[in-house]
Amino acid sequence: MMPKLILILGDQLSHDLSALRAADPGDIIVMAEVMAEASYVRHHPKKIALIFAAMRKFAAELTDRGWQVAYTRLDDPDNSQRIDGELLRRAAEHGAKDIVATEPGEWRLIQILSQMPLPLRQLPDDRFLATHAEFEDWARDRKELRMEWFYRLMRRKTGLLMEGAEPAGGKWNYDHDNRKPAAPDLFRPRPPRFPPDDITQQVLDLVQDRFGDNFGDLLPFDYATDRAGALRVLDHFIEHSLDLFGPYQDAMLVDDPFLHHSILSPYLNCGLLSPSEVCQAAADAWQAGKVRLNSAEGFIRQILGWREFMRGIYFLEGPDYTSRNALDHRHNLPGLYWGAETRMNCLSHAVGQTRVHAYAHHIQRLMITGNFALLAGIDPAQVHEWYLEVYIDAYEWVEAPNTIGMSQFADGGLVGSKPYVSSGNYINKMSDYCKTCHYSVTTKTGDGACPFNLLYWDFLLRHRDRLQDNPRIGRAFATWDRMDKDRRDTILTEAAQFLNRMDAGETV
Ligand code: FAD
Ligand code: DLZ
Ligand code: SF4
Repeated sequence: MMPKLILILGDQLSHDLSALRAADPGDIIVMAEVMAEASYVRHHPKKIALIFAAMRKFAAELTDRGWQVAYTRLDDPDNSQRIDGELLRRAAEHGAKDIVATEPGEWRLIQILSQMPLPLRQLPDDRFLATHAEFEDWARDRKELRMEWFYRLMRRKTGLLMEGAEPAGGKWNYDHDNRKPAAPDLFRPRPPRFPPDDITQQVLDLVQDRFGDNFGDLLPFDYATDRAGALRVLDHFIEHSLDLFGPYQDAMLVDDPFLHHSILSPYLNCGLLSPSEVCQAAADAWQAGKVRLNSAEGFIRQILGWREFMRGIYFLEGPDYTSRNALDHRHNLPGLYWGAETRMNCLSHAVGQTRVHAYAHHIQRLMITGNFALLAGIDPAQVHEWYLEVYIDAYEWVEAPNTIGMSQFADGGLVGSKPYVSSGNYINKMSDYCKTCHYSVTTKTGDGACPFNLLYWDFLLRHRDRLQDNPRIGRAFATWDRMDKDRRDTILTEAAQFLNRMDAGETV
C-alpha cells in the first residue's frame, strides 16, 4: 500500500493528535524546521529554541514508538524552508499521494495547506475542548459574545467543578475573592528549571547562529522541552502555587516575574500538555482539599473559559481579524517596546522581563504593555505583531484575540465589553512599580506626572462618542465634566506633548 504523509507542526506535539490517530503503520510522519515558520515574524529566540528542541525530542519519541519519521532540520541542505515544500519533497521521496494534517492554528498556514497540489485532509484539532461547530452554535444569534456565558456551557459540558447541574460551592465565578496585591516574598516557589541537555544545546547553538539578532535573550534557557518536563512543571504548580493563584493572579512585583502563575502556556500551546489534563489536575487538587475553590475555579476558567473562547473568536471572525482597527489608532509602536530606555518603571520592567524570559503574566500584558499601547493610540497591527514576536506562548489563534480584541479593543467590543484602560492608580494598587518610578503616580499634571494619568483622559475624550454610553466606563465622563476647565485643558495639552515626544523618539 502506498504510504500517506502525516504532517505534524511545531505546535502539534501531542501523541493523540488527530492526524496521528489517522496514520497507518508504514505511513511517513513529516516534521520540518523551516525558515518560513521560524521567520514569518521575528520570534523571540527562546520561542524558536523551545519549538525546535521539543520537535526533535517528539520526533525521537515517535521513532521509539515505531513510526517512520522524515524529519528536516533547519540546516539540512535539501530543506526547501517551507512546510508545503517539505511535504512535496517527502511525497516525491516516498511515492506518497495523500497527506493528512491536523488543522493548523493560523489562517495563513490553513490556506497554504489547502492550496497544495496533492490531496490533503485537514482534520479537526480535537485537543481543544470546544469544536468550531459548538462555538458557532453558541455564538449564533447572540447579541453579545461574553466569555462568562460560554464558560458556563463548558463547565456543564466537561463536568469540571460541577456538583450535578450546579457549580461547585454554588457560584460559577469566585473572582471577588481574588485580585489582591502581593508583598515581596523570598520564599515564594519558583517554577522548575531545566538545564539544557545535548539536544537542546545543539538547538541553542543553531538558534544563536541564525536568530541571535532577534529581540530577546536566548540564554539562560531553562524551559522544559518534552512532555516529561512539562508534566513536572504542572505537578509543581499544582503542589506549590495553585492554592494562592486566585488571590494573587492580578498582582505585579518588580522582583518576581512569575508570582503564583503556572507558566504552562508554552507547553499547552505546543501540545506537550492538554488543556483537559491541566484542568482536571486543578479540579482534583480542590477535590482532595489541597487548594481553595476560588483558586481552582479561577485557574480552570482561564483555560476552559478564556483559552477556548479566544480560539472560538479567532476562527469565527476569519483571516481579516488581525487587521481590525475600530478606534482608528495610527501611532507607531515606540522603541521602548524593543528595550529603548523609558522612564516609566512599569513598562521598563514588563518589557525587560519579556526580553529575558519571553514571558510576562496576563496583567502585565493587559494592564501595562497593552494598556499603554491603547491609551497612546498605537496602530493595533503593530501591537499584534509585537505580542506575536516576543512571547514564548504566542500563536495567532490565541494571541490575536487577546491583543486585537481584549487588549486593544480594535474589534470594537467583540471580545471585551469595555476597553481595558486605567490610569496609574490601578497599576499602583496592584504592583510595586510606582515606588521606584521616575514619575509620580499621584501627580496628575505638570512636572513628573505619571503618563498613564494624562493619557487615560486623552483616550476617553478621543473616543467619547463611542464610550460615553458604555455602562462599564461611561461614569468616568461625569468625573471629567466636573473638572475645572483649565485643568482639563492642561491634561489634554500635556498628553499631546507627551505623544509628540514619544513619536519623535525621545525618551519618555
Ligand atoms: P496562568 O496565569 O497560570 O493561566 C493559566 C493558563 O490559562 C495559561 O497557561 C493559559 O493557557 C490560560 N490563559 C489565561 N489567560 C488566557 C487568555 N486571556 N487567553 C487564553 N488563554 C489564557 N496567551 C497565550 O497563550 N498566548 C499568547 O500569545 C497570548 N497573548 C496575549 C496577549 C495579550 C495582549 C494579553 C492581554 C494576553 C495574552 N495571552 C496569551 C493570555 C495570557 O496572558 C497568557 O495565557 C498567560 O499570561 C500565560 O502565562 P501562564 O501560563 O503563567 O498563565
Ligand atoms: C512557531 C513555529 C516555528 C518558530 N517554527 C516552526 C517550524 O520550523 N516548523 C513547524 O512545523 N512549525 C513551526 N512553528 C509553529 C507554526 O508556526 C505553527 O504551527 C503555526 O503558526 C500555526 O499555529
Ligand atoms: Fe508606571 Fe506611572 Fe507607576 Fe511610573 S508612576 S510605574 S509610569 S504607573
